[in-house]
Order: sequence, then C-alpha cells, then structure tokens
Amino acid sequence: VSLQMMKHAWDNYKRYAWGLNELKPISKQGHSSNLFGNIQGATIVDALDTLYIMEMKEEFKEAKEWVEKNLDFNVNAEISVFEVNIRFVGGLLSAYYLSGEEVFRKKAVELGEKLLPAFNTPTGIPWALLNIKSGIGRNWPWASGGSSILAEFGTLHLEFVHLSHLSGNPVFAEKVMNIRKVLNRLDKPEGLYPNYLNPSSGQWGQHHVSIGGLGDSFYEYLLKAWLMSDKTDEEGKKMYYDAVQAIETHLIRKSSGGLTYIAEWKGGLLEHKMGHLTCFAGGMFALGADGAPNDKTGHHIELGAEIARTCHESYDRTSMKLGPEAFRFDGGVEAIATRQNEKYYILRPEVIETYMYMWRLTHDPKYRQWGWEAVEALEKHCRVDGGYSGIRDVYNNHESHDDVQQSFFLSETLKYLYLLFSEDDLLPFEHWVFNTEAHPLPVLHKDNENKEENQ
Ligand code: DMJ
Repeated sequence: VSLQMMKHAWDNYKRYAWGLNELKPISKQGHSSNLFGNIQGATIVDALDTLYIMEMKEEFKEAKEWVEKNLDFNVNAEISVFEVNIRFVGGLLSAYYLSGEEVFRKKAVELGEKLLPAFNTPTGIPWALLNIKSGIGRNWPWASGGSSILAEFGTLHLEFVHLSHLSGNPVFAEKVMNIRKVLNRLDKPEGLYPNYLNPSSGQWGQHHVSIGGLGDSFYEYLLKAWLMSDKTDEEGKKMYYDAVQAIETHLIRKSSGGLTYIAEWKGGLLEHKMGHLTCFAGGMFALGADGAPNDKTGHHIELGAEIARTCHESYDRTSMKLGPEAFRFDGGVEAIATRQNEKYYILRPEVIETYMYMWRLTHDPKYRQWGWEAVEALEKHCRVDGGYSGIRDVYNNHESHDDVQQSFFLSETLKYLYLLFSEDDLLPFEHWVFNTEAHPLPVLHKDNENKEENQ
C-alpha cells in the first residue's frame, strides 16, 4: 500500500511541480519554502532513497537524471543550514550508498563545502542561516538573543562524519566534533541542554528545554553517532545516556489517566505539553535500549512503548485519527490539543517512525495495527486528486486542507510505513542508521570500513 501511496505522491509532484521544491496538491502547482532558498528539487532529492528502496526503478532513474542535469548549488540563496543538511546532504548520501552512483557522492561533497562558512563564528557553533554565495551567516531573528538552535547545530554530525569519510577531507568531522567540545565545556542546568546557544559568547540563551521542536534531533544524533561509529564513539554514548537520565528525572511524567509523556521545561517550570515532533522519542529510547547502562535495557524499551502508546492515543482521540501538532495534559485533558493553532497535521512522520522502531525491536503486532490505522486515515483525509495534503484541524469532521505535500512525507512517512510492513532484513539496524529525515547511512564498521555489506 505504501508503494501505491508513494506512486500517487510522486506522480502528482512530477505532473504539477517537477523540479520545484514541493507540490501544492489542491492548487496543483509548485510550492517553494524559503528554507531552501533558491535551491530547487527538495522533493526529488528527499525521495531518491525511498524510490530506490521501493524498487521504483523508472522513477529513480528520472530523479537521478534531474540531479545530474539540474541540481545546482551555485545560486545566490540564503538557506537553513539544518534543513539543507538533513534533506539534501542526507538524501544525496543515502542515494550514493544505496545505488553506488558517483554523481550523488560528488553533489553531497560539493554541497557540504558550501555549508562550511556557516561555522565561521567565534565559537565554531554554526549559524542557522547562510547565504551560500556570499558565505555570510546569521541567526533566526526570533531566537533568544541571537542564539543558534540546539536541534539545528546538533543535527549535522552524522552527515558531516560521512562527508569526511567520502571526501577524505577531515574538515567536516572536525567542525562537528568542535560543537561537542563547546557543549561539554558548558554547565548544564540540572544536566539538561537548553535549546538556545549564542555562537559568539558561547553561553546559553533562554533556559528552554525540549525533546520536541528546537531540541529533538540533537539527542537523536548523540545516540546515532555512537551506533554509526560501530559503538566506538564513547563520547556520543555518554552524552546520550546522561541526557536521557536528566530527561527522565525532570521532563517525563505520567498523567492521572496513566499516559507517560515528555513535558517541556522552561527555567525550572514544566509546561505539560507534548509535540507531535516529540513522538519520535519513543523510537529513540527503544533503539538506545540495548546500550543502556545499569541493566536499564528493559526500562528503555518500556519507556519507548509507553511513549508510542501515548502518541497513538493522541491520534485516536481525534475525529480523523491523525494526531495534532501538539497535545496537552492539563486543564482536565489528556493527549488532546486545546489550542486552535495546535490542531493541524502536516503529514509528519514521527508517530509512524516510533511504530516502526517498536515493531522491529519487539515484534508486538499492535504496532502494525496502529500503522495500518494511520494508513487508513491518510487515505481517507489527506489523499486528494493531486497528491497528499496536510489538514488544518484533525478534530473537525470535514477536511480543511493546507495544500502542501511536504517533502518529508515522501522521505520519511512513506518510507517508515514501508519498513513497518517489510522484513527486518531490509536496511537492518546493525548496518544502517537513519538520519533525522529518514535517510539511511551505513554504520562505519571498525575493521572493514568499506566492505560490501555497507553497500
Ligand atoms: C523533518 O524534516 C525531520 O524529521 C525533522 O527532524 C523534524 N521535522 C520534519 C518532520 O516532521
């Protein structure tokens, strides 16, 4: 089924928005997001590996030809370093490792080089935004006192390690190792990492801590850096398990109805809200269970299972059976969005991602059932003639479509659904880690770094 869904999403993108970043499936035209500046083709690059894995050979070939002829980084464009890294660098790296086609390696390294000026700050903590022509960077104007964002500068590690590996140029890995050095020198309030860090002073901005937006994939990349290094990156391992310990103590709570959730921390006070983005953490806890210290393996799996259950409830308690952007545990509600501007669903993957990890790691059939419920809801409410669209209010009985087919729907949501219903030997976890945009990167095995098994 996910293959049919991918075909519908891809065919319509091709028909109405080919070469542009994303598709508007209702108005049947291209959608451009300023996250990518003038770089074009986000959906193509994000979808390459999904096409490959689903064996959509014709489509993969067309996509590859587009990359060869049209993917151009010599543009005057201000881009988000994080978004371009996870979608474009990550997408190209995976396409290279899966297919072995040199063009993807070349383009990934070329783009990586364009991103390097972002690190020209007093601390080496990169800017959020970079003009890839002039090399001038800056931060989001809304970010606490000129800060860079934890989930942005903390989500470069996996891709940059691979860029060094593939180019033979150590500079990429050096840049991301320095980020860790800066973080390890700083005092952490209660052992937690605030979402804001000033790249000039090297000091934290506001003390907001989140495992959802602004924080999320930083934690994910600590764990995955350790896994991707064939468990040799002891520093990443320690940072991950220490962080999880602090998260459990200060952020994880159980509602009176028995649902475990991860709250947000603002200068010592808890906001009892969990984002859809935060739902990825169920899969992360389960993936990290195996290496957990002090016999905590079972506990981390259980934590993953509880987060999966809570996130499933956030879907089940809506009329469309699709989860809201954020849900709360206060004012008498549990796992329900209370604010109008938190009721939307934009085809995000995190809940299905967690089902996929929980399925692979426990084989409890309920995760496939829950995934199937999501497929039915997507088909009923998000599928339109011209592709798939997000929904403005999942508690309403009538769809109000937002008219965007996000590129991560093809790279993540549909890929995780496909993997949820595939055998475990498709991209097995011993050999592959998924970047935060679901692009698989090979584990760099200790003895035989480039062996066939990586291919
Ligand atoms: C994706 O770009 C990535 O999963 C990122 O980590 C978070 N936001 C979207 C999906 O929701």
